[in-house]
Amino acid sequence: MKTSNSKLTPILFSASILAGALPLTSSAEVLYFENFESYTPGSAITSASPYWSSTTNTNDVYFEAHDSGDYFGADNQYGYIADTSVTNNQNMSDATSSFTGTYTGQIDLDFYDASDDLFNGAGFILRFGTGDGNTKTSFGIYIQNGEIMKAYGQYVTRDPATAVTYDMDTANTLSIVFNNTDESMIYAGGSIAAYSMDVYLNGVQIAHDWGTAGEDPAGSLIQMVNFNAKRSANSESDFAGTLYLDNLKVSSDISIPEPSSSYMLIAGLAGMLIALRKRLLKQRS
Ligand SMILES: [Ca+2]
Ligand SMILES: [Ca+2]
Repeated sequence: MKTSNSKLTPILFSASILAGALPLTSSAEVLYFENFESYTPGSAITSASPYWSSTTNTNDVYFEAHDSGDYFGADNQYGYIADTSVTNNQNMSDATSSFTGTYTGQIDLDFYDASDDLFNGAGFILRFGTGDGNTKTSFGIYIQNGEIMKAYGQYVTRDPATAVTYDMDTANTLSIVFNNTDESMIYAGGSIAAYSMDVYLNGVQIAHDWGTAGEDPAGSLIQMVNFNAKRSANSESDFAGTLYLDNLKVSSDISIPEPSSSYMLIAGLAGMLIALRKRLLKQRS
């Protein structure tokens, strides 16, 4: 009897895709996935959750699962993370559970920032590294009030010169491709220098080769993502803000599909310069 493999291949292929989409799977592709659907609506998210190793729910700081507002579509529960006081001087530490470490990969996150929520201070800091706290952080990004910024240095300080704006009052997707090795890395969207990251907003590249922040030695495994903010006893700089989160995913594979428009522009300009140089050299000879 004649057999054909052609019918088997698509079935195996779709099975591997399904396996990769499950939360906390052992698949090599997805190391961590939190869609906030497993909680009682309105409840505080605590470290009893298998998805979080520490959270803060005290003194006007909240980390809760909400299902009102339809910020990410109807009947879609999401994470509510907020500090609603400029006088509480309260630390915030919402850290994922530890996942299988990787030196290279991609972090994706849907977020919604409402313009009518109180905002003060320096913004939320999305940190990632071997663990929670600046001593275990390799990279950091600030997200708040319509701007994304690079973090730098021992104290994971924001760099306003790097600010890129995003639209408030709408759902955005942030994608971070990171390379915490000592060699540059090539992926479908471009290339990244050693110990650097590229950042995409809604599929468009907004940052290239942003460097490390925190005290974790460059080259450490990335195995935790956490949210933090800068508190202060001074009400002029004490953090206050609210962010709605969904679909936090960490993958060891990079799924940025193809060169973004900005990368294509840079590649196109580089090509034009090379062509111009060749013409000039030809004219001189
Ligand atoms: Ca959800
Ligand atoms: Ca505060």
